[in-house]
Formats: sequence, structure tokens, C-alpha cells
Amino acid sequence: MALQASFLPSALSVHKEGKSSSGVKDTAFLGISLSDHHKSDFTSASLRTKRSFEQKKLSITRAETTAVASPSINRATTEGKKTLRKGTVIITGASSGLGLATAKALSDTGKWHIVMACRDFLKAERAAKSVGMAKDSYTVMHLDLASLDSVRQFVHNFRRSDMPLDVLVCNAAVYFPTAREPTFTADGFELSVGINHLGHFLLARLLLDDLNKSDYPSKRLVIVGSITGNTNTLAGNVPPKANLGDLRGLAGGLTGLNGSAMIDGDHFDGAKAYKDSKVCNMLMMQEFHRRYHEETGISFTSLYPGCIATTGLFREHIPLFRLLFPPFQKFITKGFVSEAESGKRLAQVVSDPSLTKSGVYWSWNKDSASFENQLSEEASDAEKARKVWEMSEKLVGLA
Ligand code: NDP
Ligand code: PMR
Repeated sequence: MALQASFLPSALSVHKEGKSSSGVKDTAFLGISLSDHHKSDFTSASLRTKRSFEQKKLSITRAETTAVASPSINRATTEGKKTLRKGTVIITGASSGLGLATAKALSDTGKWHIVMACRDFLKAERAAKSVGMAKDSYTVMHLDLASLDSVRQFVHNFRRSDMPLDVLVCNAAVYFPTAREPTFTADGFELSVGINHLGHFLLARLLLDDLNKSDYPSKRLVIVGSITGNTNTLAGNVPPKANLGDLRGLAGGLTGLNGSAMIDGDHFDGAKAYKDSKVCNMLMMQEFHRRYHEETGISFTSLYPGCIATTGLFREHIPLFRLLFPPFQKFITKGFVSEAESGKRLAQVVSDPSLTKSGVYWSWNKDSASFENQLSEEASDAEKARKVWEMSEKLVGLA
């Protein structure tokens, strides 16, 4: 089967320098050393990878067939008035956390068909069911952002489905705060920047044409950012701080072989790699805006949804961190938001008619009112954005 041939090899993420449990570093949260928990965390991560690969094999056939089911497009007339057809939104990483909560919020409006672009088909199916999404409000399609082949295959499958594309949400992410050594995507990029930035960059570039063809009143590309990539905030000043430096590691392909696995060319640090990837996400949103907003009318936006301290993003962190982080954010920083609340926020950026402005990084105040936030100096550096764009184009095979 042709699809299978191109899916299977690309579903693997290779470890180039990872050396089993020794690749996990000691970490402290609030000054407590917590290294004892690492071994069990690492083992369960390996098991998860194996299981997820096996589940992927299972899901291919179903993903292929489900992908061709079109959403019911509502062009009916009510009392002579034309009603808007359902919008179609692709959300990457919709199988948990923010992505799932957003899918649920949009599904509940009855006005959206959600394409859940996920690496684990069965998990996504179960997640949609578990939150009570109406069966005809979503389609699960396979996407593994850790493989450029998979990204291209996803775009191919999506186009075959004949659905329009009105909004694309680049939401999926991974975070490896305790890793001592980098791990790599199928194409050899350090995993967090590879998934969070490069995979999404290729996806968004390829789907730009599809978005452009949409006749929906407001077409949008949303790339999820974060406060921790912004060094103009307290949260962004918690070490290690995001810093892309002179981009020499990115220029070298983040392979960790002849060069560095880090964008700035320095030694590997998993927490920093995540924050750097978020800076790339916010830079790319602005670069898309500069290059394409005027020509296409597409709105390009980013956001910080609040600290959703309970999500799977922290799954690779030590158990004590996962225990203390939610109360710390709830009672000390007061930055905590529930998954449901964060989903409503991202759903607003997808669909609210008052949030159409392009080139904006949205945040919410304590009363959950949205406002245009300021990005840090680095996250709004236009020259750096241009360079990251051009280097990323080369790495993903667009230039
Ligand atoms: P979750 O871990 O709950 O969700 C991340 C999603 O990304 C999961 O669905 C996961 O799939 C998916 N994913 C991971 N790797 C891949 C891949 N290779 N291909 C496709 N999908 C993949 O975390 P959150 O909901 O917290 O994170 C969502 C977004 O919110 C991220 O962009 C994050 O940076 C951002 N954010 C989160 C904050 C927070 O406090 N949690 C704060 C600010 C921003 P699977 O279910 O299969 O693992
Ligand atoms: Mg942070 C207003 C203060 C604030 C906010 C809103 C966050 C959000 N954090 C704040 C402050 C602090 N944090 C302080 C003072 C500390 C030192 C004790 C602290 C620590 C901390 C750690 C160890 N915070 C973290 C971590 C993580 O591992 C999380 C991270 O950086 O993931 C990349 C994190 C976060 N804090 C946040 C948010 C939203 C996160 C998750 C980051 C993200 O998804 O971008």
C-alpha cells in the first residue's frame, strides 16, 4: 500500500546521541534536587515511543479512510438569508491539552469542522469521544511533525479529502526539560525545535495555498507561542532563557554531529531548546504576516494562552515537578488557567470576529479579556525572523 510505504519509515524518531537513562539530567524545582525519579520516567518514555509506533501502524488504514469524509457544509438558507457554511480548521496536536480543549470548544459551537492532525490516531479518536465532541464535527488525520515526509503526506491526504481550509492552528509541541542528550527527528533535527518549529514551518508553508483559496470571511494561521520564550517577562527570565544567538546551530541543521543541536550553537539544554522553539514560532508568525498578509488577506497570529499547568507538555518532567507546578501557578504566580479556559481562548483566536488583526500576539488579563501583548526584543527582531525563515526553508527542503 503506497501510503503505508511512506508513513512507516517516517514515523520513527532516531536517537543519535541519546544513551538510555544516562541521557537524563538532574533537575531541581524550587531548589530541590530530584534526580531519583529519572530512571522510571525515561523507561516509560521509551515504552510510550514503542507503543505509539505500534498504534500508528494500526491507525494508518483507518486514518486513510476517515480522511476522505467531508464535513457537512452548511449553505442552507434560513428565511431567505444565507447562513455561513461551517468553517474547517486544522489543529495539530489536538489529542490532548490545549489542542483538544480548543477542538472541543469549536465543536460545541456547531459552526466548525475540526481536522485533528495527530501522531497517534487512536489516542485522538478516544480523546474526541471522551470530551463528547459530536461525531460529525471532526476528522482525525495522521500527522507526525517529527518527520517531513509525514508532513507532506498529511498535506496530500488533506487535499484528497476535498475539505476547504479556513484556519490552520500550529499547536503541537514537545518539551524535554530533563534530557541530558538531544534526540532527533526522522530528518535529523533536534526533536523539540524539529517538531515545534520546523515541522510546523513546512506544514504552514505548504498549506498557505490552501488557506489562500478559502472563501471563508476570515482565514487565519495561528501559531501557538508562549510567555517563556519572551524575556521581557518574569517567566521568560527563569533560566535557561531563550536565546537564538547568531543562529549558527540552526544554519548547521541542528544535527549535533558536526555542529550543535541548539539553535545558538551552544551545548544541549532541553528546556532552552523548547523556549528557543517558541521564539521561532512567534518570529515565524510575524514573518508570515510581513510576507503574505497584504497579498492574501490571511490573518497571522500567535498567543500565550495562560499557564495550563496540568497538560501533557510536562509529561517528561519529574513527578515532583508535575505535582508542585499546578499549585505553584495557581496560588503563587496566579498564572494558572484550566485546559477548558485555555481552549476557549484559542478558539477565540480561531473564530472571534474581533480578533482578526494580523501580526498580533494575543494574551488575556485576569478577567479573561484578550489584549495585544508585546513580544520581547528577540521575539520581535525582524532581521532574525528573516534569517530563521531562510535557514528553515533550506532545512525543510523548500529552498
Ligand atoms: P500537550 O502535551 O497536552 O499537547 C501537545 C500535543 O502535541 C499532543 O497532542 C501531542 O500528541 C502533540 N504532539 C507532540 N509531538 C507531536 C508530533 N511529533 N506530531 C504531531 N503531534 C505531536 O501540551 P499543551 O496542550 O500544553 O501544549 C499545546 C501548545 O501550548 C504547545 O504549543 C505549547 O508550547 C503551548 N503552551 C502550553 C503552555 C502550558 O502551560 N501547558 C503554556 C504556553 C504555551 P500526543 O497526544 O500524541 O502526545
Ligand atoms: Mg514559570 C508570573 C510568573 C510566572 C508565569 C506566568 C509562569 C508561567 N512562570 C512564572 C514564574 C516562575 N516560573 C518562577 C518565579 C519560577 C521559579 C521558581 C518558575 C519556574 C518554572 C519552571 C521550572 N516555570 C516553568 C518551569 C517549567 O519547566 C515550565 C517551562 O518553562 O516550560 C517550558 C514553566 C512555565 N512557567 C510558566 C509557564 C506558562 C510555563 C510552561 C511554559 C510554556 O509552555 O511555555
